[in-house]
Order: sequence, then structure tokens, then C-alpha cells
Amino acid sequence: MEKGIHFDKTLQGSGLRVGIVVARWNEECTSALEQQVIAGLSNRGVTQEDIVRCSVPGSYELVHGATMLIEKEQVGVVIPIGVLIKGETMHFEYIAEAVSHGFMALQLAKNIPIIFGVLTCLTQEQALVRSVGDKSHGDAWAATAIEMGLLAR
Ligand code: RBF
Repeated sequence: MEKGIHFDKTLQGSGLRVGIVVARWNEECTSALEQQVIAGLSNRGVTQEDIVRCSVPGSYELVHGATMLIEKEQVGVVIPIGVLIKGETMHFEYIAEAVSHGFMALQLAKNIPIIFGVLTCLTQEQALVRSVGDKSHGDAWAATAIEMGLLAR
């Protein structure tokens, strides 16, 4: 059996309102992921009018951006997009932990699903392969968002 998650090929997201919040750190990677997420959503029937997008400086700000989309834009699911690359200090660990706990707390508090769209990479090469490259996660995040958004309706 092929490795990885298997998505329902018949996923149909028409009528689902999707929020996307994108971090500008490591922008080459986050913008490639954003494009693939948007393509993955529209390939599964989500219209451009139903995609609400905002950007924030870095991954640490994604949780607040997601909160704003939920509170002001009536979205049924949020896809935060960030790329963390480990540096020489402890920033990576603190941000990754804060953000993953923040998403979990927010989705439980608001009862709106939030996808874990943050890459936590040890090197820039790893980040590029998983964003602009052939192991990009963008389409999987789009499919997961639609599945969870439909489940929450
Ligand atoms: N934001 C990211 O999205 N990815 C990173 O790899 C990243 N690395 C950072 C490293 C340092 C040393 C600092 C100071 C910030 C970094 N940030 C990164 C930005 C962070 O998410 C946030 O925007 C800023 O700390 C301001 O709150």
C-alpha cells in the first residue's frame, strides 16, 4: 500500500467558506503552499468568493490571524500556512510549540476546524521540497480542510 494519507476522491467543497492565513516569513515556501492550497480547494468545488485570505508577519501571528477570520468572516474551516526553519537559537521550538497549542485551543474553543498547515523543518532544503517541490503539502491541506469543514457543518 502506498505511504501517506488517502483522501476521499469525491470530496466536494462547494458552499464551504474557507479562511486562509499566510505567514510572510520564508515567503517563497509559504506562497507556493498557498497557491497549491487554493488550486486544491477550487479543484474540489470551493469558489473564489468562498475563499477569504489574510496575511501575517510570521508563524507566531497565525493563531491571531485565524481568530480574526473565524470572528469576522464566518469561515467554516481555517488553513493557516507557515514555514518554520530551525536556526541557531531556541526560537523554532518556542514558536512551533506555541502555534500548535494555539491552533488546538482555538479550534476547540470556537468549534471550527483548523488545519495544521505549518511545516517545521530542520533545513531550508527540507522546506523547499515540502512546499515548492514534489512533496508539497498544499493539496493535502486543502483536502483535509474540506473534509473537516463538511464534518463540522
Ligand atoms: N517565523 C516563521 O514563520 N518562520 C520562521 O522560521 C521564523 N523564524 C524566526 C526566527 C527568529 C530568530 C525570529 C526573531 C523570528 C522568527 N519568525 C519566524 C517570526 C515569528 O514567527 C514572529 O513573526 C516574530 O517573532 C514576531 O512576533
